[in-house]
Amino acid sequence: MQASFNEQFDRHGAWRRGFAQQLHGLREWLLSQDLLDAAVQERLQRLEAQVRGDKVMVAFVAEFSRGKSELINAIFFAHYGRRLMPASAGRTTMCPTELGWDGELQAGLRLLPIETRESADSLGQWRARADAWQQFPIDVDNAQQIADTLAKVTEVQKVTQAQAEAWGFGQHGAAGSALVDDKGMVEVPRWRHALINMPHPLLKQGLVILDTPGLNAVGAEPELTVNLIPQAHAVVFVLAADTGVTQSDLVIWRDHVLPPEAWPGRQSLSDSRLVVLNKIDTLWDSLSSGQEVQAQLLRQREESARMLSMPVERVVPVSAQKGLVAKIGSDGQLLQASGLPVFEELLAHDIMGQRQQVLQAAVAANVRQMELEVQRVLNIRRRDLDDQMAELRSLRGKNASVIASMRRRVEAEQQEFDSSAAKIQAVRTVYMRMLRELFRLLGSGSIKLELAELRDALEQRGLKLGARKVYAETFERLRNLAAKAQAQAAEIQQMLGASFAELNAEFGFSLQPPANLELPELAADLQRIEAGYTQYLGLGHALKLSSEAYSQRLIKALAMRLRTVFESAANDVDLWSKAATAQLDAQLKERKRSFARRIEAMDRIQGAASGLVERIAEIEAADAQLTATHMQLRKAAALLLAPSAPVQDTARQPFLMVV
Ligand SMILES: Nc1nc2c(ncn2[C@@H]2O[C@H](COP(=O)(O)OP(=O)(O)OP(=O)(O)O)[C@@H](O)[C@H]2O)c(=O)[nH]1
Ligand SMILES: [Mg+2]
Repeated sequence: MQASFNEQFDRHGAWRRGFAQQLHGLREWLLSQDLLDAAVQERLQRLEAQVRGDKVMVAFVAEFSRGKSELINAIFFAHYGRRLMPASAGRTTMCPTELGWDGELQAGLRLLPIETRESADSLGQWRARADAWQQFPIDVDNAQQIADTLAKVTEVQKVTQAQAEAWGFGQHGAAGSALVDDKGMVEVPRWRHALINMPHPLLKQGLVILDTPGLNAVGAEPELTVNLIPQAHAVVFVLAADTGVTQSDLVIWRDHVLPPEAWPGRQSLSDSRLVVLNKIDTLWDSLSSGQEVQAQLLRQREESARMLSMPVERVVPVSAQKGLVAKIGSDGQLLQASGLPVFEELLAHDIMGQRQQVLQAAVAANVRQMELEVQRVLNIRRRDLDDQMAELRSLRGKNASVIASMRRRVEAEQQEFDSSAAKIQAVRTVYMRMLRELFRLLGSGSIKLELAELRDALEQRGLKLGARKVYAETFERLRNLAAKAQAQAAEIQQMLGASFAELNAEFGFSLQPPANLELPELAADLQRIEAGYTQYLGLGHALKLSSEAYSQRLIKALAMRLRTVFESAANDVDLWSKAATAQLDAQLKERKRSFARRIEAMDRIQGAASGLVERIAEIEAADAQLTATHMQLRKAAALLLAPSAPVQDTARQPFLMVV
C-alpha cells in the first residue's frame, strides 16, 4: 500500500515500454516484408515516440503555506529520510519549481534569474537558452547536499518599487503590499523559474511535478497560469484544515485551478482536479475524542467541497507532515492516519487512467489506419498474382511464337505505363502547390499576422480597457483562419479524389480516395485557449496589464500556445498527406515490379518447357505467403489494440515470435 503511487506509475511505465517495443517490432517486420511505405513508417514512428516520450505533469497549486512542498516531499522524497524541498512557515517556495528528469543533462538545479522578466521573451523561449540559467549540480546520494541546493528556490532580494513593477510584481511585491519597508524597498523572488533535474524513478518515467509559490508570484508569470497549469494533466489544490477555505484560497481556485468554462474535448474537469485538505493533524486534539475529530473533519470536507463545487470524495484529508514522518520512521499506523496512501492512490489512478486513455485512443486510431494502409498494398500484390496466374495459364500448351508475341505485348504495356509517370508528376505538382498553401495558413507567419492588432492594443501605454474587444476579434479571425485551412484541406482532398479516379480508369490503379482531413482539435483548442486567456484581460487584471512587460509576456505566451496548436494541426496534415501520396508510390513500385516479373517469367517459359509449371508453383507459394503475412498483420494489430495490451513478459520478445 505504501508505494501505491510509485507502483502504479511503474506499471504504467512498463506498459508504455512494452508498447513501444511492440511497435518497434512491427516496424522491423513490415520493413522485412517491404511493406513499410513512407506513411506507415511515419505513423509508427510518431506513435512510438508518443508512447515512449509521454510526459505526465502534476501541478501543485495553492495559497502559500498550505503545504504543497511538504506534500511533494511526503509523496516523492520520503525515502531520502528527510525533507528535500524547502517547506517552512510563511512564504517558502518563491519561484515555480519543476521537477523532472532529462537524461541528457546532469542531475542538478537550474535557476532562471528574475531579471529575465525585463525582456519580453516568454519562459518557453528562455528554456531553450541554456546559458541564461544558473546551474547547481546535485549529488543524488547526498540528501543533505540536495536539500541545501534546493533551498535556493526560497531566495529573495530587495529592490525598489519601480524595479518590482517592471518585473511584473505590480504594487503587490512578491510578499504582499505590506512588505514595502521603510526605505521603500520591496522583497521579490531572486529567481523566475527553477528546474530540478533528478534521476528519481518516477521522474525517469516521464512524471513532471510542478510546485508553485503562493498567489502573487503565480499571477505574475503568465506562462505559468496560461500555459503550464492549464496543460498539466492533474492539478492538486491544497487547503489547510487549520485555516479552512479562505477568500484568497477561493481566488486562486477560481482564477488558476478551475478553468473558466467546461473544456471541450476533455473529460469532466473534476477528473483532473484533486483537492487536498492538508494539516488534519492540527485537529488531532488530545481533548476531543477520535469520533469528534472525525465528525469535524467530515464537516470541513463537506464545507470545502461545497465552496469549491467539487464532489466531496475528491476532497482528501491528509497530513503531509505526519505522512512524511511516518514514512521516514516506517510507522504504518501513523501513515494510515495521515491519509497519504488514500491520496496517492487517487492521484495515481487519475493520472494513469487519463494518460492511458489518451495513449490508447492514439494507438487505436493509428494502428487501424496503418492496418488499412498495409492491407491495401497486400491487396494489390494479391491481385497482381491473380493476373499473372491467369496470364500463365493462358500460355499452357501454346507454342513459342505465341509466347514471344505475348512477351512483346507485356513490353508494350510496360512502355505505356511508363508514360503514366508524367501524368502522376503533374498531379503531384498541383497537389504540392495546394499543400504549401495549407501549410502557410497553419504556419507561424499567419498567426503573427492575426495577433498583430492585439499586440498593438496591449502594447499601448496605460489601462487597456479595449483589450477585451480586440481579443474577441482576434479569436474570431483565428477561427476564420482555421476554417480557411479546413476548406483548403477539403479542396485538396477533392482534387486528389478526382485525380485518383482518373489514374485508376486510365492505368488500372486501385488508388483509394484519401480519407477526410478533419482538424477538429484545432477548433477545440482555439476555444479552450480563448476561454483560458479571457480572464487575464478583465478588470481584475487591468492594473497588471498596464505594465508593459507583463502585457508583452502575456502576448508572447499566447503566441507560443497558438503556435503549438497550429503546429499540431500541421502535423496532422502532414501525416494525412503522406498517407494519401504513399499510395501512389506504392502502386507505382508494385506495378514496376510486376512487369519485371512477367517478362522474366516469359523468358523462362521460352527457355525451358518446365518453366511454366515452375512459375505457376512459385506464384501459388507466393499467394500462400501473402495469406500468412496478412494473418500476421491482423494478429499484430489486434495485439496492439487489446485494451491491456503488452504485459512485460511478452513485450520482451518481438511479437512475431508468438505467431
Ligand atoms: N501541522 C502540519 N503542518 C504542516 C503540514 N504540512 C505542511 N505543514 C507545515 O506548513 C508549513 C508550510 O508548508 P510548505 O510545504 O512550505 O507550504 P507551501 O504550500 O509549499 O508554501 P509556499 O511554498 O510558501 O507556497 C511548513 O511549516 C510545514 O511544515 C501538515 O500536514 N501538518
Ligand atoms: Mg512551497
